[in-house]
Amino acid sequence: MKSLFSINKAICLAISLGALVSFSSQATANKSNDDSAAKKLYEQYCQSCHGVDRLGAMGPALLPENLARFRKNKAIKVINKGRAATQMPAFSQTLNKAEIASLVDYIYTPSKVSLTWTVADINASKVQHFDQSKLPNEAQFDADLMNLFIVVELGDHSATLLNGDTFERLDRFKTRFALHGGPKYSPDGRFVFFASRDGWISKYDIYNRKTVSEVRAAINTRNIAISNDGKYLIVGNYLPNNVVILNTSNLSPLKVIDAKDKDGNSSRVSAVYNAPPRYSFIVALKDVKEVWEIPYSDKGGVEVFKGWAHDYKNEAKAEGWKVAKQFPVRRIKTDDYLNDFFFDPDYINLIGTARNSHNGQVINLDTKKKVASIGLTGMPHLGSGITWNYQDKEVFASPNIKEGKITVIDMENWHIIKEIETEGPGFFMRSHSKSRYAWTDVFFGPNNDKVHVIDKSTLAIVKTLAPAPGKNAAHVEFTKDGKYVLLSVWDMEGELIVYDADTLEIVKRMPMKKPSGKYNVYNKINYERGTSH
Ligand code: DHE
Repeated sequence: MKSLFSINKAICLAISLGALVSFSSQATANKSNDDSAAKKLYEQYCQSCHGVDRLGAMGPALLPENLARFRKNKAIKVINKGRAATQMPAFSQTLNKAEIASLVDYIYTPSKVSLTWTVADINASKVQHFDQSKLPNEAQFDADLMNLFIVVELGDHSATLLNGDTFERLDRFKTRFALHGGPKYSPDGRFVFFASRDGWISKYDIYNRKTVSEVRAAINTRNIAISNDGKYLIVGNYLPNNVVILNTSNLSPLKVIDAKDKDGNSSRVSAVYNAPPRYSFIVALKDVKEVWEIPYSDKGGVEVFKGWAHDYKNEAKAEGWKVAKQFPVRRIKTDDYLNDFFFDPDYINLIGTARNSHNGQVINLDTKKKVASIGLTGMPHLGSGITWNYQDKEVFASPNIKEGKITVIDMENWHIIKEIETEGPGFFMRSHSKSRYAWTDVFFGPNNDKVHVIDKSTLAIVKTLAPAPGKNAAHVEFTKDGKYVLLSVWDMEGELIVYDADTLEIVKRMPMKKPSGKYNVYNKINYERGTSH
């Protein structure tokens, strides 16, 4: 079986070419003159994924600023052995000890290029492909606009707009390089916003099948979230360490907030989320023990601020009321670093883990207090988890990117109900409220061509599918009505496979270039429980 990493080495090269093309004039102008042997090694082996000037592309930026919590001996180990649950391959067979040591010294050397990306840079990067006001406000094709899908094809940096009733393509268009995280729809389903790992945000008009505008919000981005009213998009970044809030109508920056804890320690932003009932964004910070809540609406101010208006006022005062009034930061201190999150359906409790911790923490967002610890081993991927009702209880299930298991948790008392053994570590889990099944992949290891179908009422695996033996099968999404399931064969010569969600029979196969995530308009804008938000 072809390893994920060998495929990815080739892809990374393609991505780096993309990063080269798309990289800003500012950084290129400041290009370092350092021609040391280590730099040459970097260019030969690392640059394709970690970017020109170490600024990050498919892989993270490799700069002392971003490696603060990562010791040199750990870096040596990662280069030798690769990194679990990422696309980082092992180099112990390619590079000798001295070469690896010199590379490690190199990545801990301060960069000579400018690492800033200011509001002026963001504004200067804007590309307006079409004048939105001149485009028709009705869809220029015939289809159920709520049952459309966007399918990201990582293989050639494209996306497909798919009719979810006929499973026919309505459009296929170029995206920026190395998209990551879920694209986010406007609440009416007309627009979809994409984020690339190198900071580009693109706005695509589904009705007119056109990318209308783009902006580079940062140098190295994690993901985006959109507000309930669709007015604001928040961008979480590794480089610079900040969040950028954009106006969705023209992608102009409204506010840039440096990610620093109360004492001024800077942090990468792991991810950003929308919390619909709270009218706020939640921000996961990688290097400091804080979680942030950023309200974006007066409505939130009235309803959600009840009970913690005091904090809000203090913070608003400190920042200056006028500026802080829109998007104030509410800090929640945590016992440990937390950077992978899940929320209960009411968005009162946050369940968080950190890459190296063996416990999940449940934090009540209203009281800011930890309410429980969950004994989680391996590396649960909470962000990919889902909830459903099981024996009159609400349960939460999370895949695990280090161990072959699905952990099912009772959301009332936070106890683990069951660990469902799988054929290897998995990345994504999905279901639909109208389906009796939950699907999960085996993303890593020799069985990565398999997908498990779990009966939600018994918590047992009822079927294991291998739709394209030898090729990685991963990530599913349901149609609006929950009757069909779309699955990716995550390969350059890949496919999108449509299954009947009940009989588990294949209904259609469509060739695609390494299809990754797929996103149904209705399920996303209605925050369907079986999918990511
Ligand atoms: Fe992802 C979503 C973090 C590696 C493909 N990934 C997310 C989200 C987070 C996250 C926080 C939720 C964002 C959202 O909904 O907008 N991913 C991480 C990591 O920390 C990790 C392990 C390391 C890294 O390199 O960042 C990681 N992710 C990967 C990959 O290697 C994947 C498989 C291929 C790729 O594109 O890089 C990958 N991640 C995805 C996809 C989603 C995602 C397709 C959206 C899933 C969805 O259904 O919403």
